[in-house]
Amino acid sequence: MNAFGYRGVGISVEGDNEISIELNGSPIDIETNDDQTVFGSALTFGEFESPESLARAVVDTQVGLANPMIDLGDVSEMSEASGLDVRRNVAELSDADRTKFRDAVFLLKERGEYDKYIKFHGFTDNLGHFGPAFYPWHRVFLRNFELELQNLSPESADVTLPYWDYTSANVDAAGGSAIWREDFFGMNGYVDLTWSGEDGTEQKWVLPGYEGLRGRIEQRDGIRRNPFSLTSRFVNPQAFNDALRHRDYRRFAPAFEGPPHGGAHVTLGVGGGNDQGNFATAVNDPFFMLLHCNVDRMWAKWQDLMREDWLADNPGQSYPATQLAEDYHWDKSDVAHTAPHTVHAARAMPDRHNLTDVMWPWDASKSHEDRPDSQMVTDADRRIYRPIDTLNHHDLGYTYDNIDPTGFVA
Ligand SMILES: [Cu+2]
Repeated sequence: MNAFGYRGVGISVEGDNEISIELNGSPIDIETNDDQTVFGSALTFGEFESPESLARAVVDTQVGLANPMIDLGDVSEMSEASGLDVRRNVAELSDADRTKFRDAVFLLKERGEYDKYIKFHGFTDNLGHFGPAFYPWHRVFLRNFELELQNLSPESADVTLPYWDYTSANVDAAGGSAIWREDFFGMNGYVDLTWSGEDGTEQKWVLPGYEGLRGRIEQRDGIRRNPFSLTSRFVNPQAFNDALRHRDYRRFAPAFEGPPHGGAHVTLGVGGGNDQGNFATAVNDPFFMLLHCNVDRMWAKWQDLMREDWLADNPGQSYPATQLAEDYHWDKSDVAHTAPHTVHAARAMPDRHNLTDVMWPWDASKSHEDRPDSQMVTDADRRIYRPIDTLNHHDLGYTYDNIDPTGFVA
């Protein structure tokens, strides 16, 4: 048997026949003979190729319990050893790491490279929303952004995209906000961001004017958010858990794209001309990236909850291969990310949403209807992405410090 452990205590394998698991803070010792009974479920421990496979064995015993919660500890040490970039909770970043990420985003903005992400999200519109490619499209989008940040400068080489867990109040030790800060990307309402540029001149955050898919976007200064409490959570964890319980992607995908994801957008800034109210301006707020990083984490968590090996045997459930059994039915006003609901009707898969469709704009410059010919791709080796290329985020070179595959959101 392999021996491995988790930093931070969670699951550790101490020898050939002892595994200790900490469950809700209390250690449990399990003999690794053949069949074991833990909490009323049969548990067979064999050889474990990786901590993940051990975790899955534990999941097997825990799924179905009323409140499965196992602390897997911090897996980042292991992940770093594997060469994957580790994405962390923005509320838990050190001051230095938070500032480093901010400075990388500012540098990207200053060099004129941030704005393409605003436009590509705007032009993508229904090619990356309102259908199952929602998760794959945003996964590649975020990874492109993260890699571009890393390639900007020697200082930013180890920057990773933090996630914003909006089911948490994200309060710092002093009781203030750990994330809505003057020294990060600002607070609520109208945010005027300025910083000192590479040549020492004052730089300013500006939304670029451009001719969007649904009309002209006028140039303006700063970031516009709703007024909201700086220390309240945006989305009830129950909404996450309700979505995570769906075993079929066709149900999970719209359920999570709705209130758990859309609710954060809406509270942050839908309505009144605020950035998040429109596909064409949503990415002007850099918190878009952090919000969607959490969405991506929840997709990864769902995949882990449903177990990749199970999904591999049931591809129709990991990603709908031909048709949606459940349709998306949105209020298709120009409001981005409002809640969809499902209706029970089959229909053809939307264009660019099939498992092996090439997603725009990672399509080697093939244009699509009114979209500009474009390549926003910064990964020179691989310019084409299909949903099937995105199903395992490790293949894209990153992981999360906490997916917690055994538990629902606390
Ligand atoms: Cu989007």
